Amino acid sequence: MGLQIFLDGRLVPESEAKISVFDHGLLYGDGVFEGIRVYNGRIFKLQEHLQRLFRSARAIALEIPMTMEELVLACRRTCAANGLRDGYIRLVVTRGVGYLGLNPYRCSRPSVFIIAATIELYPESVYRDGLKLVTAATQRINPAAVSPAIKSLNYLNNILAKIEAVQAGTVEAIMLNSQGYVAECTGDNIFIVRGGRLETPPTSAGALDGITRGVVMELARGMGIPVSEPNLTRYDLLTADECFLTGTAAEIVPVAEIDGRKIGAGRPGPLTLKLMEAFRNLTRTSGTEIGDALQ
Ligand code: PXG
Repeated sequence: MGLQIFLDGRLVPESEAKISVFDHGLLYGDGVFEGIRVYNGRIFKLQEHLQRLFRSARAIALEIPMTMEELVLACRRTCAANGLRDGYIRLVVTRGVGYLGLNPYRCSRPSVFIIAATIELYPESVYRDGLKLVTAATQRINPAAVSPAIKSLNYLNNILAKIEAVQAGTVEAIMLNSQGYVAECTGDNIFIVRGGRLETPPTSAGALDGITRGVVMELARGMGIPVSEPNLTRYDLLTADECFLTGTAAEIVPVAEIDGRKIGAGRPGPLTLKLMEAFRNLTRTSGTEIGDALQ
């Protein structure tokens, strides 16, 4: 039996959940999305994800044809219809059906769809031993071209760097911006620990304003750990005491090596482990209840 998919206001079987070949989301990558986690029957940081979705949409002049409240209910309904208590929600808004030619103003109505499914995780060994990263030759897209703050359907910049990671025998790559500063990874934000302080690149360097990034910064501050957002170079990463990545799919992933060189002791550091535990506790106990969800 397939999944129940929310598509333009109603739940339909997966086999009927179809998007037109004239949808500009497909033709031009014109649209926005969110990836959201479900833990223990609760949707984690749903409000924050929806706020970012609306900001991304605003930035590309896309009017989402649903309110925030309607989207909350639609996410809950889709999880409930699929009996999902732990997994992953993919919420997508496309520009909608139009004509050949870029003009978004000729598209009739944006499409909204929600998939509630399971998620493919990094292997458990990565959380125990740490991940090996490489630095991609592909630069993070210049904010003057397309702001990396927009979580759009156009992920080719990240995919090109991901290809480099896979070719190098790993799964994630560090992306630098056009000035040579560290921006983020292909689908994760990056942090370092040095001298007991936590540092992560600013969004102005090309980092997505990651929801997990925000949660980790808040957890660290709550532990009395100083947190800052300076521009970071590759030197800063290579000489750090600890390094880890954050993302909705990845959660918190320790980094053991960058470009074949050990970071710190070459295994998950003490502050990383402490934050991983605090994060796990938070995900178990907070979030928007799916509830019976009013089918
Ligand atoms: N940077 C980029 C470029 C991302 O795409 C993050 C950082 C981390 O942000 P969050 O808000 O997740 O902490 C992302 C997130 C997917 C998928 O299905 C992608 C992301 C998250 C979840 C699923 O490819 N990217």
